[in-house]
Amino acid sequence: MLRYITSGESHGKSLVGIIEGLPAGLSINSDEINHQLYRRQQGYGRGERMKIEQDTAVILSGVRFGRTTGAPIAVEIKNKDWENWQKTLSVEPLSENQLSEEITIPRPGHADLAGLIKYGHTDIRNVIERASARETGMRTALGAIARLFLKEFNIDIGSHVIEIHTIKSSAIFNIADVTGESLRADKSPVRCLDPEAETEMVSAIDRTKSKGDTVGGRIEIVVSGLPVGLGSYIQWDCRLDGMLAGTLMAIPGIKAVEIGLGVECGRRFGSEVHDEIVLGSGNNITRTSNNAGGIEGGISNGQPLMITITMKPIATLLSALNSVDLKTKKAAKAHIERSDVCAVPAVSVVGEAVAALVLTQAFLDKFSGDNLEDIKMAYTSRRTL
Ligand code: EPS
Repeated sequence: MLRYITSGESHGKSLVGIIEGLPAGLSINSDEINHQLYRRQQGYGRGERMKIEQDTAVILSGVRFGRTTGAPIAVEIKNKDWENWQKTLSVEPLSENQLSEEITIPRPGHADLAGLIKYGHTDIRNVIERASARETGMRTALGAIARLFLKEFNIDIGSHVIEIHTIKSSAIFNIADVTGESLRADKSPVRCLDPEAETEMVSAIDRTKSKGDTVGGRIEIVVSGLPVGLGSYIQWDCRLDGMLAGTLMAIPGIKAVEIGLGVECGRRFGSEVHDEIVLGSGNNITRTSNNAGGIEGGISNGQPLMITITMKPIATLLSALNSVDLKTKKAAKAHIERSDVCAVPAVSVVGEAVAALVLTQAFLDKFSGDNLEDIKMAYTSRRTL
């Protein structure tokens, strides 16, 4: 069973993660992990923090001479900014006069208010630090390891931004060239494959920034090379679409996950939705469309996986929204914390990473084995039509 856990505060010493259940013998390339971390740090609309950090993964265990041993893999990403926060986030108790002022005005849209009440804190700082999307740095690192596993089976994952605020990309992702398309998206400041929309998105972010506001958007994630049979209909928690939706929705700010046609399904007749099964050249079974987005009955059906995720605007606004000071019980403008104007391009990379983790989990459920060779044998001798 593949499982993983992360720890770490946004401005604490480090982000830490452990992933367990990967087979022995998988080649681990630290440059590839760091490349994914670099991709997550990019994107027009990111805040000042990304100029401070240069996220680098240090593997602490579970890998020897560049290959996994089958033991849990622990990863650390040091926070450079920790230097400036040692007192505010001190692990050891401090005397009264050393304490920083408590944050008592919650930001609408953030975990601040509910988190403060839930954990019984008086200082919102305790909530902000762990609720921060900085944590997705570690999920990206663990996802990068999962991607290395999937690559062994020629499974490729890519993504592009299809909307920022009201601006829509009209580009169609070329599934036959996931790596090429992703490299192209990497070159765009907003990970958009439509140059005209890209220019408009960049100016929309500029206009938003000048107003002290924030914007969200939508991303398409594409996976090619998936075999038939990942996930199952036999039990609710085995369904691949359910696993993907839950995990993608667990990325901070994600408010909707759609597979294939998604919400549009509800507006069409069945005859306009379902992908007809036909005989292709050489009598192979094929489809005329991929509205299902690669999953039917909770199982991957051999078609490319197509997922769309929607991100809400970041909850910290420089033109702060109305709130209440919980200390004085008076109306006040929400707390302002350094943040991003638009993190949609970054979330595009995080989405790829968590999708990789889910798919690795589902892949190992079907083709289980303690070492990569056993899994490759199970994969090669899998049942096809
Ligand atoms: C982030 C680091 C954070 C934020 C952002 C994501 O750094 P800091 O809080 O020091 O500026 O830029 O987090 C949020 C937008 C949020 O709402 O928590 C990162 O590494 O991605």
